[in-house]
Amino acid sequence: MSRWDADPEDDLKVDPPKTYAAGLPGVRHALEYSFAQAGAQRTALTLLNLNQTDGIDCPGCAWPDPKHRHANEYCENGAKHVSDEATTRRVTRDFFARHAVAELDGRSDMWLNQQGRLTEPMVKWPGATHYEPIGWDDAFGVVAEHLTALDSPDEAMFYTSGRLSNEAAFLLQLFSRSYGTNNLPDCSNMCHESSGSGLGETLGIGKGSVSLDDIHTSDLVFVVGQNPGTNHPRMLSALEQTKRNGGRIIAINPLPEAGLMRFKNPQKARGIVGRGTALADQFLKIRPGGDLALFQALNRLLLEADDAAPGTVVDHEFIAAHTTGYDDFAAHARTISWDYVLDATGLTRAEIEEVRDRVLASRSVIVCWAMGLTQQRHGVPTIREVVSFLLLRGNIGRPGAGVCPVRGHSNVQGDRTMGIWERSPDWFLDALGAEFGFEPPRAHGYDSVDGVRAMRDGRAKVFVGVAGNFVRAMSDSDVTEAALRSCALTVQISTKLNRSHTVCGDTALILPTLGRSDRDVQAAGEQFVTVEDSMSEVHQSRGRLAPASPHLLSEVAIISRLARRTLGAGNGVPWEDFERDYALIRDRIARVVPGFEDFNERVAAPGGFRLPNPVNSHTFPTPSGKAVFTTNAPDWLQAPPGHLILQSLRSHDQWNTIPYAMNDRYRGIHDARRIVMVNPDDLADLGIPDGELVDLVSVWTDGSERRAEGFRVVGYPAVRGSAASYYPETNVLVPLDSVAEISNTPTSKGVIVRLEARSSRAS
Ligand SMILES: Nc1nc2c(c(=O)[nH]1)N[C@H]1C(S)=C(S)[C@@H](COP(=O)(O)OP(=O)(O)OC[C@H]3O[C@@H](n4cnc5c(=O)[nH]c(N)nc54)[C@H](O)[C@@H]3O)O[C@H]1N2
Ligand SMILES: Nc1nc2c(c(=O)[nH]1)N[C@H]1C(S)=C(S)[C@@H](COP(=O)(O)OP(=O)(O)OC[C@H]3O[C@@H](n4cnc5c(=O)[nH]c(N)nc54)[C@H](O)[C@@H]3O)O[C@H]1N2
Ligand code: SF4
Ligand SMILES: [Mo]
Repeated sequence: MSRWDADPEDDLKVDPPKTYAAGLPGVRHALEYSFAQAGAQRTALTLLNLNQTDGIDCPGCAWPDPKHRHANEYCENGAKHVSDEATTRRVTRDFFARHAVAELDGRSDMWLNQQGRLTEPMVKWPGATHYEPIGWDDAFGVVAEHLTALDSPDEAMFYTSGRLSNEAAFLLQLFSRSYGTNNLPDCSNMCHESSGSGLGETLGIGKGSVSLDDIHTSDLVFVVGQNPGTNHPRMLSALEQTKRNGGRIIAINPLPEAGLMRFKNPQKARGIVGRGTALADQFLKIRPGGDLALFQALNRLLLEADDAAPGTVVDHEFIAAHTTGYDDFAAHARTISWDYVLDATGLTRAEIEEVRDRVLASRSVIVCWAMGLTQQRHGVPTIREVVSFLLLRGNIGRPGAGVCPVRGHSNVQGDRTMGIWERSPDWFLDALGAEFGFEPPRAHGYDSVDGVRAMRDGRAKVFVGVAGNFVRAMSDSDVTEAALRSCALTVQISTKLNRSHTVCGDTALILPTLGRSDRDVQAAGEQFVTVEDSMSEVHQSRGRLAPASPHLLSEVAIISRLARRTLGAGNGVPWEDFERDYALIRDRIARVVPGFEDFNERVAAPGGFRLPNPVNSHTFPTPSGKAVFTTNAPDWLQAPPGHLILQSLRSHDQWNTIPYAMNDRYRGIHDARRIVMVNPDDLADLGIPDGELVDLVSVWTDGSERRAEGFRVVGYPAVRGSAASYYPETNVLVPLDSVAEISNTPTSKGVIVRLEARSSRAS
């Protein structure tokens, strides 16, 4: 076991997996965590304001808010996420005096988070054993000195996680580009980058096209590679609505996730006393990585159905008017063999034909997906094939139809819209440069994987992280750690303590900041910020709580002061004004980013506004102006005999790199995280008893192996040949170079492993 994972003693208890999500236990669990963290009064204040039109946007996932809001417009996990930030626990200068960095480095992710909110800027000087307090001005001086001393601006990088507001994100990319680099890696590089790549190439815009109304009124919704019961819980209310309107749902997943099967809506009497609503009409327990083959098979079946009754299945009119590449695509689709499909998917032909029949019976179809597709080696081709599947029947740009990549962090989509992108297109850079009177750098910057390579190889020396926990989020934990330690300076702008503060460059700074829930008062008065959800709705978020400490600065203030200090007075950007009044930032966003015209006026309306997605009016911003059918070579995952395909996923009680507790309620796992879920028949074949302690050993084509030690085996109804463990404990298993084609996203899913019994190792 690596020292990072030395959590409170594991004391595994296993129940059978649940067959429904939410209901009353969900409400109880949420309130328990909230009271423990924040106390009754702060809990009441935060929860009453959560996701209300004049309140705090939930800092959890990016699922949108419904138009007609209840008084309790949040889920169990949203309540946990906001309470984790609203906690009354504090990390003070005394704490850092008591704990050496090396000691903190030995603590678990969960322990670090549980210490509470950061309260004042801290520095660790070269050679020092402890962090010590530093004033804000001095801290900015340290960063500016390092940045101006670099041989090239490209030796610095500015990482962000999707908690940043639009305003902070816009300023950060403006600062980075004014300073001279496009090195803007972000969490999206490890998350939905494959969606951005696949959609950008085929539809011309890397965002989802559907609204909540579309989900409600769709005839058929696919939920692929996603666990909404845990990760987007209020999506279940939307899916319930689909069902009540007569729509159908198909779930595609190697695990029988509770939230895909049945939902007991805690906001409705029927959810409290009744059996709830059955969700998936058909559940395809697919082999990991089999989704490309599945959609290829469906496309072939649809073409054959059209051959049998020409013009009744395929929307030839739509295809002729709005797409390119159809003939090549169709010729290729007809060559897809059933041997390949059945092998890759593990499904039967009858199951796949049943899906075809459901598609044929549906006028409008939506495909939703998340990490089960994007974090695969062939994630981009899979998403392209999904697009072809929808284009075939004209399921883009009409009500109840479209693409729905379900985003993770609450503002990860907005941050990209604001220019947090190492490869922002020229039209964006042109507009930015024209607005602020400078020439932005044009060379593409580092994404997350290339950023680690650059630090590892000494080409990058200053790492600035705004939100997030880079060292634990990235693959290849040991390489990432060494890369950060080799930096001259690491700076973390954070709300709470995490591993990225204990893995330090020569000099290290912790700059503590206001969170979403904290009231943000600047010279021009109380401020709000804005965010964009997964369905392109842009709206306000206004903090309501007394800030966690009087010494905190907002992210906008930190970035503005850092920019002023680094770039000097002659830079021509009114950083001071931006800090004083965020409306002035929004005025500039309105002039640079398309769709944000009259931003301040429109975002003042309750609920804000929706950014138009051009594909909904059949305008495709691709080079040809048309949507693109693609041909994708067959590809799937194969494990050699005696091996399994492992995925790293989230438990119900964690937010990304941060476990809140040791439980995964819907899967029936309690009081342990170092577990691996495997089908009992596979365990029998492998000769490994349920409950055995094993190492996970990943094997790579170059013959190398990586080991994560000490996982308890849990017999679980996962699809044969698959295994599942939690992230971030399993990041050590994935080498830095194991990435999705094109998107460069670490392959956190689809890892070939062998289980090695610890007992046999010792003997
Ligand atoms: N409570 C909570 N909510 C969160 C987060 C959190 O950590 N905690 N994180 C947020 C973030 S940043 C994100 S990106 C989202 C992530 O949301 P999800 O994508 O739901 O997250 P994962 O836990 O990675 O789950 C991946 C799902 O894909 C399935 N899967 C794995 N491999 C395959 C495959 O090959 N094919 C198919 N069809 N399915 C597969 C898994 O069984 C699992 O159900 O959640 C967001 N919301
Ligand atoms: N093996 C494996 N690895 C993965 C994944 C996986 O499925 N498997 N998923 C990937 C995905 S989808 C993602 S998105 C990444 C997540 O990667 P990150 O986004 O980098 O990680 P988080 O755990 O969300 O970051 C939590 C930290 O953010 C800080 N924070 C929270 N709120 C705020 C705020 O308002 N302001 C500021 N400044 N700081 C704040 C706190 O200090 C907290 O400790 O991980 C990726 N890594
Ligand atoms: S569904 Fe997501 S955004 Fe909504 S309350 Fe739950 S965690 Fe927050
Ligand atoms: Mo994510």
